[in-house]
Amino acid sequence: MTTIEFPKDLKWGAATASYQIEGAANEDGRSPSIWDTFSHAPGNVKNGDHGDEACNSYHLYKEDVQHLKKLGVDLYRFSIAWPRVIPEGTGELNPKGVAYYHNLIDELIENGIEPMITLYHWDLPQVLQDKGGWESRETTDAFQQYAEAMFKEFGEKVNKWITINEPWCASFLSNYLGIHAPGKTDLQAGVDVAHNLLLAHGKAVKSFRELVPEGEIGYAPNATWLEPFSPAEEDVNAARRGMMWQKEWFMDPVFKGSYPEELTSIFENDNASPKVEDGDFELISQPIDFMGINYYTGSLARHKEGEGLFEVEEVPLDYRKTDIGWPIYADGFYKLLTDLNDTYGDVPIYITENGACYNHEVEDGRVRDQERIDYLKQHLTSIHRTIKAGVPIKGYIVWSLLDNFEWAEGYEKRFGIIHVNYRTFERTPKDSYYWYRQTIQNGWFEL
Ligand code: JJW
Repeated sequence: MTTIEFPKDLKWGAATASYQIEGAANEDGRSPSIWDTFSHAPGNVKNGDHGDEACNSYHLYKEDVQHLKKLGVDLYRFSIAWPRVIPEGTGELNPKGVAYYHNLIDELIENGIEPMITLYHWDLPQVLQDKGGWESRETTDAFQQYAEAMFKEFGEKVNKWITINEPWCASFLSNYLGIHAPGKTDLQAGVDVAHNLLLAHGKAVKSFRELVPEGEIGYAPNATWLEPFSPAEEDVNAARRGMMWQKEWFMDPVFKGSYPEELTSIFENDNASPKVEDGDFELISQPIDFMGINYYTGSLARHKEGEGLFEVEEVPLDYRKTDIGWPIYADGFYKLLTDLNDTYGDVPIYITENGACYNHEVEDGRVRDQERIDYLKQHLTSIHRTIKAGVPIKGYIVWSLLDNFEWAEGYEKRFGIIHVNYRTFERTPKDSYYWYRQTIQNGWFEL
Protein backbone atom coordinates (compact mmCIF):
# COMPACT_ATOMS: atom_id res chain seq x y z
CA MET A 1 0.00 0.00 0.00
CA THR A 2 1.10 3.48 -0.78
CA THR A 3 -0.37 6.43 1.03
CA ILE A 4 -0.95 9.52 -1.06
CA GLU A 5 -1.08 12.40 1.39
CA PHE A 6 -1.97 15.98 0.49
CA PRO A 7 -0.90 19.28 2.04
CA LYS A 8 -3.25 20.36 4.82
CA ASP A 9 -4.02 23.66 3.10
CA LEU A 10 -5.10 22.13 -0.23
CA LYS A 11 -8.71 23.22 -0.89
CA TRP A 12 -11.15 20.52 -1.95
CA GLY A 13 -14.19 21.28 -4.05
CA ALA A 14 -16.91 20.20 -6.41
CA ALA A 15 -18.18 21.99 -9.51
CA THR A 16 -21.28 22.50 -11.63
CA ALA A 17 -22.48 25.04 -14.20
CA SER A 18 -25.76 26.91 -14.53
CA TYR A 19 -27.15 25.58 -17.81
CA GLN A 20 -26.13 22.04 -16.94
CA ILE A 21 -27.98 21.82 -13.61
CA GLU A 22 -30.46 24.63 -12.97
CA GLY A 23 -33.43 23.90 -15.23
CA ALA A 24 -36.23 26.44 -14.67
CA ALA A 25 -35.34 27.73 -18.11
CA ASN A 26 -38.50 29.77 -18.46
CA GLU A 27 -39.01 30.83 -14.87
CA ASP A 28 -38.65 34.09 -12.99
CA GLY A 29 -37.71 36.16 -16.01
CA ARG A 30 -34.79 34.15 -17.40
CA SER A 31 -34.34 34.74 -21.12
CA PRO A 32 -33.04 32.09 -23.57
CA SER A 33 -29.32 31.49 -23.92
CA ILE A 34 -27.49 30.23 -27.00
CA TRP A 35 -27.67 26.75 -25.44
CA ASP A 36 -31.49 26.89 -25.26
CA THR A 37 -31.58 27.76 -28.95
CA PHE A 38 -28.93 25.24 -29.94
CA SER A 39 -30.31 22.32 -27.92
CA HIS A 40 -33.87 22.89 -29.15
CA ALA A 41 -32.76 22.79 -32.79
CA PRO A 42 -32.91 19.18 -34.06
CA GLY A 43 -29.69 17.25 -34.51
CA ASN A 44 -27.41 19.25 -32.23
CA VAL A 45 -27.71 17.32 -28.97
CA LYS A 46 -28.01 13.55 -28.50
CA ASN A 47 -31.56 12.31 -27.97
CA GLY A 48 -32.87 15.85 -28.45
CA ASP A 49 -31.96 16.64 -24.84
CA HIS A 50 -31.98 20.24 -23.57
CA GLY A 51 -31.60 22.09 -20.28
CA ASP A 52 -35.23 23.09 -19.67
CA GLU A 53 -35.42 21.04 -16.48
CA ALA A 54 -31.87 19.66 -16.12
CA CYS A 55 -31.32 18.70 -12.45
CA ASN A 56 -33.88 21.24 -11.25
CA SER A 57 -31.23 22.76 -8.99
CA TYR A 58 -32.95 26.12 -9.32
CA HIS A 59 -35.53 24.66 -6.95
CA LEU A 60 -33.45 22.01 -5.20
CA TYR A 61 -30.36 24.06 -4.37
CA LYS A 62 -30.82 23.64 -0.62
CA GLU A 63 -30.70 19.88 -1.00
CA ASP A 64 -27.60 20.20 -3.17
CA VAL A 65 -25.91 22.36 -0.55
CA GLN A 66 -26.64 19.68 2.06
CA HIS A 67 -24.91 17.12 -0.17
CA LEU A 68 -21.92 19.46 -0.40
CA LYS A 69 -21.88 19.90 3.36
CA LYS A 70 -21.94 16.15 4.02
CA LEU A 71 -19.22 15.73 1.40
CA GLY A 72 -17.06 18.07 3.44
CA VAL A 73 -15.76 20.24 0.60
CA ASP A 74 -14.15 23.62 1.19
CA LEU A 75 -15.34 25.08 -2.14
CA TYR A 76 -18.33 24.92 -4.42
CA ARG A 77 -17.68 26.14 -7.94
CA PHE A 78 -20.87 27.14 -9.77
CA SER A 79 -21.70 29.56 -12.54
CA ILE A 80 -24.13 32.44 -12.88
CA ALA A 81 -26.56 32.30 -15.80
CA TRP A 82 -26.15 35.68 -17.48
CA PRO A 83 -29.66 35.46 -19.06
CA ARG A 84 -31.14 34.90 -15.61
CA VAL A 85 -29.64 38.01 -14.04
CA ILE A 86 -29.63 40.32 -17.11
CA PRO A 87 -32.30 38.92 -19.45
CA GLU A 88 -31.74 41.62 -22.07
CA GLY A 89 -27.99 40.92 -22.10
CA THR A 90 -27.25 44.52 -21.09
CA GLY A 91 -29.02 46.92 -18.78
CA GLU A 92 -31.60 46.04 -16.16
CA LEU A 93 -30.94 43.40 -13.52
CA ASN A 94 -33.68 40.82 -12.98
CA PRO A 95 -34.33 40.89 -9.21
CA LYS A 96 -35.59 37.31 -9.08
CA GLY A 97 -32.54 35.96 -10.89
CA VAL A 98 -30.22 37.91 -8.61
CA ALA A 99 -32.15 36.71 -5.55
CA TYR A 100 -31.60 33.08 -6.56
CA TYR A 101 -27.81 33.50 -6.45
CA HIS A 102 -27.96 35.46 -3.16
CA ASN A 103 -29.95 32.60 -1.67
CA LEU A 104 -27.53 30.00 -2.99
CA ILE A 105 -24.48 31.95 -1.78
CA ASP A 106 -26.02 32.54 1.65
CA GLU A 107 -26.94 28.88 1.96
CA LEU A 108 -23.37 27.87 1.08
CA ILE A 109 -21.79 30.28 3.54
CA GLU A 110 -24.17 29.27 6.35
CA ASN A 111 -23.08 25.69 5.75
CA GLY A 112 -19.38 26.51 5.83
CA ILE A 113 -18.74 26.20 2.10
CA GLU A 114 -16.87 28.87 0.18
CA PRO A 115 -18.48 29.88 -3.13
CA MET A 116 -16.35 30.14 -6.27
CA ILE A 117 -18.26 31.87 -9.07
CA THR A 118 -17.76 31.36 -12.78
CA LEU A 119 -19.15 34.31 -14.71
CA TYR A 120 -19.27 32.72 -18.16
CA HIS A 121 -19.89 29.01 -18.49
CA TRP A 122 -21.24 29.14 -22.05
CA ASP A 123 -24.84 30.37 -21.61
CA LEU A 124 -24.61 33.64 -23.54
CA PRO A 125 -27.96 35.47 -23.73
CA GLN A 126 -29.47 34.72 -27.15
CA VAL A 127 -30.30 38.42 -27.55
CA LEU A 128 -26.57 39.10 -27.67
CA GLN A 129 -25.96 36.27 -30.14
CA ASP A 130 -28.56 37.93 -32.35
CA LYS A 131 -26.24 40.96 -32.43
CA GLY A 132 -23.17 38.92 -33.36
CA GLY A 133 -22.45 37.20 -30.04
CA TRP A 134 -18.80 36.75 -29.13
CA GLU A 135 -17.76 37.54 -32.70
CA SER A 136 -18.64 41.13 -31.90
CA ARG A 137 -16.37 43.27 -29.72
CA GLU A 138 -19.47 44.87 -28.25
CA THR A 139 -20.13 41.65 -26.40
CA THR A 140 -16.91 42.24 -24.45
CA ASP A 141 -18.39 45.51 -23.15
CA ALA A 142 -21.67 43.79 -22.35
CA PHE A 143 -19.69 41.16 -20.43
CA GLN A 144 -17.80 43.83 -18.52
CA GLN A 145 -21.08 45.47 -17.49
CA TYR A 146 -22.49 42.11 -16.46
CA ALA A 147 -19.32 41.28 -14.52
CA GLU A 148 -19.38 44.66 -12.75
CA ALA A 149 -22.99 44.16 -11.74
CA MET A 150 -22.12 40.75 -10.29
CA PHE A 151 -19.02 42.08 -8.48
CA LYS A 152 -21.17 44.82 -6.90
CA GLU A 153 -23.93 42.40 -6.01
CA PHE A 154 -21.88 39.49 -4.64
CA GLY A 155 -18.35 40.83 -4.13
CA GLU A 156 -18.78 41.30 -0.39
CA LYS A 157 -19.74 37.66 0.10
CA VAL A 158 -17.67 35.91 -2.55
CA ASN A 159 -13.89 36.03 -2.72
CA LYS A 160 -13.05 33.63 -5.58
CA TRP A 161 -14.08 34.40 -9.15
CA ILE A 162 -13.51 32.91 -12.57
CA THR A 163 -14.15 34.98 -15.68
CA ILE A 164 -14.39 32.48 -18.56
CA ASN A 165 -14.70 28.71 -18.54
CA GLU A 166 -12.85 26.73 -21.24
CA PRO A 167 -12.34 29.47 -23.84
CA TRP A 168 -11.15 26.86 -26.39
CA CYS A 169 -14.55 25.14 -26.22
CA ALA A 170 -16.47 28.41 -26.29
CA SER A 171 -14.53 29.57 -29.37
CA PHE A 172 -13.12 26.84 -31.61
CA LEU A 173 -15.30 23.90 -30.57
CA SER A 174 -18.38 26.12 -30.87
CA ASN A 175 -17.59 28.30 -33.88
CA TYR A 176 -15.07 26.33 -35.95
CA LEU A 177 -15.83 22.66 -35.21
CA GLY A 178 -19.56 23.40 -34.85
CA ILE A 179 -20.05 20.95 -31.98
CA HIS A 180 -21.21 23.36 -29.29
CA ALA A 181 -23.50 26.42 -29.42
CA PRO A 182 -23.84 28.44 -31.57
CA GLY A 183 -22.70 25.64 -33.90
CA LYS A 184 -20.77 27.57 -36.52
CA THR A 185 -18.01 26.13 -38.73
CA ASP A 186 -15.91 29.15 -39.60
CA LEU A 187 -12.27 29.44 -38.57
CA GLN A 188 -12.30 33.26 -38.61
CA ALA A 189 -15.32 33.17 -36.31
CA GLY A 190 -13.42 30.83 -33.96
CA VAL A 191 -10.40 33.14 -33.92
CA ASP A 192 -12.56 36.25 -33.35
CA VAL A 193 -14.51 34.62 -30.53
CA ALA A 194 -11.28 33.43 -28.90
CA HIS A 195 -9.89 36.96 -28.99
CA ASN A 196 -13.06 38.54 -27.66
CA LEU A 197 -13.32 36.01 -24.84
CA LEU A 198 -9.76 36.88 -23.81
CA LEU A 199 -10.55 40.58 -24.09
CA ALA A 200 -13.72 40.12 -22.03
CA HIS A 201 -11.62 38.34 -19.42
CA GLY A 202 -9.17 41.26 -19.30
CA LYS A 203 -11.91 43.86 -19.02
CA ALA A 204 -13.54 41.97 -16.17
CA VAL A 205 -10.22 41.62 -14.32
CA LYS A 206 -9.73 45.38 -14.61
CA SER A 207 -13.15 46.08 -13.09
CA PHE A 208 -12.59 43.45 -10.41
CA ARG A 209 -9.51 45.24 -9.05
CA GLU A 210 -11.62 48.32 -8.35
CA LEU A 211 -14.76 46.61 -7.13
CA VAL A 212 -13.43 43.61 -5.19
CA PRO A 213 -9.91 44.66 -4.20
CA GLU A 214 -9.49 41.85 -1.67
CA GLY A 215 -10.78 39.10 -3.95
CA GLU A 216 -9.03 36.60 -6.19
CA ILE A 217 -9.79 36.22 -9.86
CA GLY A 218 -8.64 33.88 -12.61
CA TYR A 219 -9.95 32.01 -15.64
CA ALA A 220 -10.38 28.32 -16.40
CA PRO A 221 -8.86 27.18 -19.69
CA ASN A 222 -9.04 23.49 -20.57
CA ALA A 223 -6.24 21.46 -22.04
CA THR A 224 -5.52 17.89 -22.95
CA TRP A 225 -1.98 16.55 -23.05
CA LEU A 226 -0.60 15.35 -26.36
CA GLU A 227 2.52 13.23 -25.91
CA PRO A 228 4.64 12.69 -29.02
CA PHE A 229 3.99 9.21 -30.40
CA SER A 230 7.70 8.83 -31.19
CA PRO A 231 10.85 10.87 -30.61
CA ALA A 232 10.95 11.68 -34.34
CA GLU A 233 11.16 15.44 -34.77
CA GLU A 234 8.01 15.56 -36.92
CA ASP A 235 5.98 13.80 -34.22
CA VAL A 236 7.39 16.01 -31.47
CA ASN A 237 6.51 19.11 -33.51
CA ALA A 238 3.05 17.82 -34.40
CA ALA A 239 2.21 17.15 -30.74
CA ARG A 240 3.49 20.60 -29.87
CA ARG A 241 1.29 22.24 -32.53
CA GLY A 242 -1.72 20.33 -31.28
CA MET A 243 -1.03 21.49 -27.72
CA MET A 244 -0.53 25.10 -28.81
CA TRP A 245 -4.10 25.33 -30.02
CA GLN A 246 -5.52 24.76 -26.55
CA LYS A 247 -2.61 25.82 -24.36
CA GLU A 248 -0.44 28.60 -25.77
CA TRP A 249 -3.25 30.23 -27.77
CA PHE A 250 -5.17 30.91 -24.56
CA MET A 251 -2.30 31.31 -22.12
CA ASP A 252 0.41 33.27 -23.98
CA PRO A 253 -1.95 36.28 -24.34
CA VAL A 254 -2.71 36.25 -20.59
CA PHE A 255 0.80 35.57 -19.30
CA LYS A 256 3.01 36.93 -22.09
CA GLY A 257 0.79 39.46 -23.87
CA SER A 258 1.01 37.91 -27.34
CA TYR A 259 -0.25 35.08 -29.51
CA PRO A 260 2.16 32.25 -30.40
CA GLU A 261 3.53 33.14 -33.85
CA GLU A 262 3.65 29.60 -35.17
CA LEU A 263 -0.11 29.26 -34.74
CA THR A 264 -0.85 32.73 -36.04
CA SER A 265 0.82 31.75 -39.31
CA ILE A 266 -1.07 28.45 -39.49
CA PHE A 267 -4.32 30.38 -39.10
CA GLU A 268 -3.16 32.92 -41.68
CA ASN A 269 -2.57 30.14 -44.19
CA ASP A 270 -6.28 29.50 -43.80
CA ASN A 271 -7.07 33.21 -44.18
CA ALA A 272 -7.93 33.70 -40.53
CA SER A 273 -6.28 36.14 -38.15
CA PRO A 274 -7.13 37.76 -34.84
CA LYS A 275 -8.37 41.36 -34.91
CA VAL A 276 -6.06 42.79 -32.30
CA GLU A 277 -6.52 46.47 -31.47
CA ASP A 278 -4.18 48.79 -29.60
CA GLY A 279 -4.30 48.11 -25.90
CA ASP A 280 -5.90 44.69 -26.18
CA PHE A 281 -2.91 42.78 -24.88
CA GLU A 282 -2.47 45.23 -21.99
CA LEU A 283 -5.99 44.39 -20.89
CA ILE A 284 -5.69 40.67 -21.53
CA SER A 285 -2.36 40.27 -19.76
CA GLN A 286 -3.24 42.02 -16.51
CA PRO A 287 -1.98 40.01 -13.57
CA ILE A 288 -4.43 37.41 -12.30
CA ASP A 289 -4.47 35.64 -8.97
CA PHE A 290 -4.67 32.08 -10.19
CA MET A 291 -4.95 29.91 -13.25
CA GLY A 292 -7.80 27.41 -13.29
CA ILE A 293 -7.08 24.22 -15.19
CA ASN A 294 -9.68 21.79 -16.49
CA TYR A 295 -8.15 18.44 -17.35
CA TYR A 296 -9.87 15.24 -18.46
CA THR A 297 -7.87 13.38 -21.07
CA GLY A 298 -4.71 13.04 -23.09
CA SER A 299 -3.31 11.01 -25.89
CA LEU A 300 -0.33 10.22 -28.06
CA ALA A 301 -0.07 12.34 -31.19
CA ARG A 302 1.91 12.09 -34.39
CA HIS A 303 2.44 13.95 -37.60
CA LYS A 304 0.03 13.15 -40.42
CA GLU A 305 0.11 15.09 -43.64
CA GLY A 306 -3.19 16.75 -44.49
CA GLU A 307 -4.75 15.96 -41.10
CA GLY A 308 -6.69 19.05 -40.04
CA LEU A 309 -5.19 22.50 -39.57
CA PHE A 310 -2.19 21.25 -37.67
CA GLU A 311 -1.36 17.98 -39.45
CA VAL A 312 -1.56 16.14 -36.18
CA GLU A 313 -3.26 12.83 -35.60
CA GLU A 314 -4.15 11.40 -32.21
CA VAL A 315 -3.05 7.83 -31.59
CA PRO A 316 -4.78 6.66 -28.42
CA LEU A 317 -3.28 3.15 -28.72
CA ASP A 318 -5.01 0.93 -26.20
CA TYR A 319 -5.43 3.39 -23.35
CA ARG A 320 -8.61 2.63 -21.47
CA LYS A 321 -11.39 5.10 -22.16
CA THR A 322 -14.15 6.50 -20.01
CA ASP A 323 -17.76 6.12 -21.15
CA ILE A 324 -17.52 9.31 -23.22
CA GLY A 325 -14.67 7.75 -25.23
CA TRP A 326 -11.87 9.91 -23.83
CA PRO A 327 -8.57 8.06 -23.19
CA ILE A 328 -7.48 7.97 -19.56
CA TYR A 329 -4.06 9.57 -19.34
CA ALA A 330 -3.24 10.63 -15.81
CA ASP A 331 0.49 11.14 -16.55
CA GLY A 332 -0.57 13.89 -18.94
CA PHE A 333 -1.99 15.80 -15.98
CA TYR A 334 1.46 15.93 -14.33
CA LYS A 335 3.11 16.79 -17.63
CA LEU A 336 0.65 19.57 -18.40
CA LEU A 337 0.91 21.19 -14.98
CA THR A 338 4.70 21.04 -14.76
CA ASP A 339 4.95 22.33 -18.33
CA LEU A 340 2.66 25.26 -17.47
CA ASN A 341 4.78 26.03 -14.43
CA ASP A 342 7.98 25.91 -16.52
CA THR A 343 6.46 28.16 -19.17
CA TYR A 344 4.52 30.72 -17.15
CA GLY A 345 6.18 30.61 -13.74
CA ASP A 346 4.77 30.18 -10.27
CA VAL A 347 1.18 31.17 -10.94
CA PRO A 348 -1.07 29.60 -8.29
CA ILE A 349 -3.22 26.89 -9.87
CA TYR A 350 -6.65 25.58 -9.00
CA ILE A 351 -7.74 22.39 -10.70
CA THR A 352 -11.13 23.83 -11.56
CA GLU A 353 -12.36 20.60 -13.22
CA ASN A 354 -11.26 16.99 -13.32
CA GLY A 355 -13.47 13.95 -13.38
CA ALA A 356 -14.76 11.03 -15.38
CA CYS A 357 -17.79 10.00 -17.38
CA TYR A 358 -19.22 6.66 -16.30
CA ASN A 359 -22.86 5.90 -16.76
CA HIS A 360 -23.57 3.66 -13.78
CA GLU A 361 -27.16 3.44 -12.62
CA VAL A 362 -28.66 2.97 -9.17
CA GLU A 363 -28.90 -0.65 -8.03
CA ASP A 364 -30.46 -1.41 -4.64
CA GLY A 365 -30.02 2.21 -3.65
CA ARG A 366 -26.31 2.22 -4.46
CA VAL A 367 -24.19 3.36 -7.39
CA ARG A 368 -21.08 1.19 -7.59
CA ASP A 369 -18.80 3.42 -9.68
CA GLN A 370 -15.44 1.89 -8.87
CA GLU A 371 -14.13 3.05 -12.28
CA ARG A 372 -14.68 6.69 -11.29
CA ILE A 373 -12.86 6.09 -7.99
CA ASP A 374 -9.95 4.56 -9.93
CA TYR A 375 -9.87 7.55 -12.28
CA LEU A 376 -9.87 10.01 -9.37
CA LYS A 377 -7.13 8.07 -7.59
CA GLN A 378 -4.93 8.10 -10.69
CA HIS A 379 -5.44 11.80 -11.32
CA LEU A 380 -5.02 12.77 -7.67
CA THR A 381 -1.80 10.75 -7.64
CA SER A 382 -0.59 12.94 -10.52
CA ILE A 383 -1.63 16.04 -8.57
CA HIS A 384 0.25 14.80 -5.54
CA ARG A 385 3.37 14.30 -7.66
CA THR A 386 2.91 17.77 -9.19
CA ILE A 387 2.70 19.35 -5.75
CA LYS A 388 5.84 17.46 -4.66
CA ALA A 389 7.60 18.84 -7.76
CA GLY A 390 6.96 22.33 -6.38
CA VAL A 391 4.05 23.50 -8.52
CA PRO A 392 1.72 25.72 -6.46
CA ILE A 393 -1.54 23.75 -6.68
CA LYS A 394 -4.01 25.46 -4.35
CA GLY A 395 -7.12 23.40 -4.85
CA TYR A 396 -8.73 20.42 -6.52
CA ILE A 397 -12.34 20.68 -7.72
CA VAL A 398 -14.05 17.58 -9.02
CA TRP A 399 -16.34 17.70 -12.04
CA SER A 400 -19.10 17.20 -11.15
CA LEU A 401 -21.15 17.31 -7.99
CA LEU A 402 -24.15 16.02 -9.98
CA ASP A 403 -24.84 14.09 -13.14
CA ASN A 404 -26.01 16.83 -15.49
CA PHE A 405 -26.61 18.06 -19.04
CA GLU A 406 -23.34 17.16 -20.76
CA TRP A 407 -23.75 19.63 -23.65
CA ALA A 408 -23.88 17.95 -27.09
CA GLU A 409 -23.85 14.54 -25.34
CA GLY A 410 -27.06 15.30 -23.45
CA TYR A 411 -28.03 13.44 -20.26
CA GLU A 412 -26.70 10.10 -21.39
CA LYS A 413 -23.19 10.93 -20.26
CA ARG A 414 -22.83 11.06 -16.49
CA PHE A 415 -19.93 12.86 -14.74
CA GLY A 416 -21.48 13.23 -11.28
CA ILE A 417 -20.33 11.83 -7.97
CA ILE A 418 -24.06 12.04 -7.22
CA HIS A 419 -26.49 10.22 -9.50
CA VAL A 420 -29.52 12.17 -10.73
CA ASN A 421 -32.79 10.56 -11.80
CA TYR A 422 -34.03 12.92 -14.49
CA ARG A 423 -37.70 11.98 -14.04
CA THR A 424 -37.89 12.43 -10.27
CA PHE A 425 -34.78 14.61 -9.77
CA GLU A 426 -33.83 12.23 -6.98
CA ARG A 427 -30.16 12.45 -5.99
CA THR A 428 -28.21 9.33 -4.97
CA PRO A 429 -24.62 9.76 -3.83
CA LYS A 430 -22.39 7.27 -5.66
CA ASP A 431 -19.60 5.17 -4.15
CA SER A 432 -17.18 7.82 -5.50
CA TYR A 433 -18.96 10.45 -3.37
CA TYR A 434 -18.24 8.43 -0.23
CA TRP A 435 -14.67 7.77 -1.35
CA TYR A 436 -14.11 11.49 -2.00
CA ARG A 437 -15.66 12.39 1.37
CA GLN A 438 -13.26 10.01 3.15
CA THR A 439 -10.29 11.36 1.18
CA ILE A 440 -11.17 14.95 2.08
CA GLN A 441 -11.67 14.02 5.73
CA ASN A 442 -8.35 12.15 5.92
CA GLY A 443 -6.31 14.36 3.62
CA TRP A 444 -4.94 11.15 2.12
CA PHE A 445 -5.97 7.93 0.43
CA GLU A 446 -4.46 4.47 0.01
CA LEU A 447 -3.46 3.58 -3.51
C1 JJW B 1 -13.78 18.58 -26.88
C2 JJW B 1 -15.17 16.53 -29.37
C3 JJW B 1 -13.77 16.73 -32.71
C4 JJW B 1 -17.16 20.07 -19.71
C5 JJW B 1 -14.80 18.04 -27.62
C6 JJW B 1 -16.04 17.84 -27.05
C7 JJW B 1 -14.94 16.28 -30.81
C8 JJW B 1 -12.49 17.25 -33.26
C9 JJW B 1 -16.74 18.80 -20.27
N1 JJW B 1 -16.10 20.92 -19.24
O1 JJW B 1 -19.29 19.53 -18.80
C10 JJW B 1 -13.98 18.94 -25.58
N2 JJW B 1 -16.05 19.09 -21.52
O2 JJW B 1 -19.16 22.11 -18.43
C11 JJW B 1 -16.86 22.01 -18.80
N3 JJW B 1 -14.89 19.72 -21.61
O3 JJW B 1 -14.54 17.68 -28.92
C12 JJW B 1 -18.03 21.42 -18.07
N4 JJW B 1 -14.49 19.70 -22.85
O4 JJW B 1 -13.84 16.91 -31.36
C13 JJW B 1 -18.03 19.97 -18.52
C14 JJW B 1 -16.24 18.19 -25.73
C15 JJW B 1 -15.22 18.74 -25.00
C16 JJW B 1 -15.38 19.06 -23.60
C17 JJW B 1 -16.39 18.67 -22.75
